[in-house]
Amino acid sequence: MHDSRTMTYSNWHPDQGPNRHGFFFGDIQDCAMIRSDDHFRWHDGPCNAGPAFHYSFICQYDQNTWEFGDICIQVHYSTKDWDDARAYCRKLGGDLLEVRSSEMQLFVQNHLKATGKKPAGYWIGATDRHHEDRWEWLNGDKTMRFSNWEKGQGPGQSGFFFSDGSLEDCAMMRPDAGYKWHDGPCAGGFAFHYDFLCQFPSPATVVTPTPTTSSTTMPTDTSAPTSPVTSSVKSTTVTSAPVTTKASTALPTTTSTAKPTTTTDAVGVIIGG
Ligand SMILES: [Ca+2]
Repeated sequence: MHDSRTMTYSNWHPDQGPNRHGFFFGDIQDCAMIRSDDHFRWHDGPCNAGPAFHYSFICQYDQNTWEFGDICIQVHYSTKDWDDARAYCRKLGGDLLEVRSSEMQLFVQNHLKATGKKPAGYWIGATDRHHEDRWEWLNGDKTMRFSNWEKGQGPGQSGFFFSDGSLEDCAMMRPDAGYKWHDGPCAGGFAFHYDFLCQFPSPATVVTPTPTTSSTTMPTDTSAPTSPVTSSVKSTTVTSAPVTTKASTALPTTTSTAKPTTTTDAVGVIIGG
């Protein structure tokens, strides 16, 4: 479809983008983001340089990524053990998927069905590793209020092969079980490598540390209206009455009101590049 990668439209901040170097970074600012605190102009930033630059991103609507409420869900067809799968999601700025409601469960399983693939399992972000038989999510309120265990799986159960449920501390969704959940060993060899589901916060919910750039250019936009106003008022009082009414009514509306209100939520949004 898209043969050309040439950028025919751009909205770079004057100090950003092509031929510019960041304050801290020279050649490693290779990804573009939309900055809501700068009139949605584009800035460049490092693609992957630690928490300070984990900007939120817009869900890419490929067949493996779906937006559900305020999160993006992404399936990864690359079998790993639970620990490595989680590490992978976190490296991308998210975590393993926490299936918090029946609506989300249905949403995810419908999308997984639609891929036409039916692997053995998909790791999700639930574990009872820290307290046997107390299953919990990984982030925020960890309490598991919704669950979708298959019979004989999860809390209060022992696995078929393992007499001790303490060996099965990580949860997966199983296509062969109607996408119900099984517990399995978090690590321990290739037998327990599965595909996995990551989740990422959507732009609206991410609070990112604000880099100490920009905002210095803002005042230049607002300087124009004030000075011409005084001169025109002077001239109108000298000449004729009809002009004064025109001028006086028009003046207040042109003042720049709430231009530089910076949003505190998502500062940057990674865009495809
Ligand atoms: Ca367990």
